Amino acid sequence: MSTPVEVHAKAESLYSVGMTDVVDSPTAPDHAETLFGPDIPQVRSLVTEIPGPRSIELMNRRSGAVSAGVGGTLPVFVDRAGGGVIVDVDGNSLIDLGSGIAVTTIGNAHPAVVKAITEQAPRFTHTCFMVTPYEGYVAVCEQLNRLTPGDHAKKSALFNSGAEAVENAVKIARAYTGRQAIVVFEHGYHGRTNLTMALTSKNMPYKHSFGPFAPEVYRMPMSYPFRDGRYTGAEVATWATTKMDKEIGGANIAAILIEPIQGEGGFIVPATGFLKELSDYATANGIVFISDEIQSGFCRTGQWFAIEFDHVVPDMITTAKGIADGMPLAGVTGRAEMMDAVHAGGLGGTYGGNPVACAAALASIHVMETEDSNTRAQQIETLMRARLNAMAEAHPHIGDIRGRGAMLAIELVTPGTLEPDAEAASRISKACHGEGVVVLSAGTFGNVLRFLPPLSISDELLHEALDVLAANL
Ligand code: PLZ
Repeated sequence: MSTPVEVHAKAESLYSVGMTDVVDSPTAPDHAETLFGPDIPQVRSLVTEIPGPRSIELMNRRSGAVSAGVGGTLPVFVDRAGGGVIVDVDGNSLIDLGSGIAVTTIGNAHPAVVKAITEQAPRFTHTCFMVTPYEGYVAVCEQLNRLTPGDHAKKSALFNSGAEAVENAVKIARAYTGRQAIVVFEHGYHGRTNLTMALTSKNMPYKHSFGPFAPEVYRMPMSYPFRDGRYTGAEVATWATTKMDKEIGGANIAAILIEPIQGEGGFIVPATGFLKELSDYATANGIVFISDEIQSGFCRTGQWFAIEFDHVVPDMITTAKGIADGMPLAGVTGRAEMMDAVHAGGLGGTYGGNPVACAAALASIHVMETEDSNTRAQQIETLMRARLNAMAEAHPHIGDIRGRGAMLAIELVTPGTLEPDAEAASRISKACHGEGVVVLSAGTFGNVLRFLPPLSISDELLHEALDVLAANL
């Protein structure tokens, strides 16, 4: 049995900045050897129809046991996943361009994360940080404070899901400012809980029949260059800030909450100047500017956080998804004086910052730094943009190609118009699924195909997935 001193030394080495014993090699490893799931052949291979017989059987069990309200994109059940593939229970190997909706950024079941989880789980799986705290939680907060933009004093708090992080960011902003109004944007998505449904723009499927929604939420125009290209980012921002002034009053606004690249809304990248002007307005009016980086954060876009492209330092930032390679964990990070404005006991939750999830997050962050995930996301963008540009030349119903890093999308329209073509998006994604490529749709109009490959995918698999896409446009 370990002595307390030994246990402490082990914990210290696991959690201290650098965490050199989480991953065996501290130097950037060769992608081909270390990033791909160790035992999973990195190939697309279909051995049955999609779905296969075992998946159909499980789909039937699912229908009998699981609420019909829980949606589903593909009717295949997973056996294992890693690198750039998902292997289903019938033995089909599918190319993964979804990463479980931007979660498994460093690759599903990354060996360093598996190691961290299996080292933490036998020590303890839960104590509740609010009852008897543990070092992993503090270490994750230290990493968030270090990695998020800005060199001001920061503090963090941990939660279980993106929606919970957004809810808590709003609570903190209200407590700090003593104000109530929250400003959000057209096409924005922030979650499925009652407050975050109010913050979310789209009715179906997120809000329909679930009202009444929380009050004091105001939706402003979003810069959407494909659809409002004749206006600059600053012009759309001025339109939004004028509405805020006239319809709410700057002095009543607690927070401006925005995704720097909208996720569910269809990977809308606002025009240059839009986010900067909103952030300047927030500063001038004592409003907390919150960047929701739940989908765009943690190296997904080729930067740690997408807001960095706009040279904006947010007052608060929400994170989840890519932070812990699939373990449920979310964070709110903000200026220390804001994060400390809440009375003791005002923030928390039984599971927030679960120790196993924290161990996974520390390992994931270490992998992102040592394997230089931002560079890999940039490489993926270069490869994919070249292919998507070529496809757009041959297929005029691709109206727009947008996004950053490994967060790219195409918007499908009636050729030569802005008329959304949701039918094409649905047809193409179904065809890709049938040929073993996992793609996701998005967008207010349902006409966007989004691509979120794990950064551990090989160039060969990416090309093969894009071949399948091109053949089905
Ligand atoms: N904020 C920007 O992208 C989650 C939702 C999928 P949770 N996006 C995927 C679905 O259909 O439910 C998301 C996001 C942004 C908040 C959230 C919410 O994060 O972890 O799903 O609660």
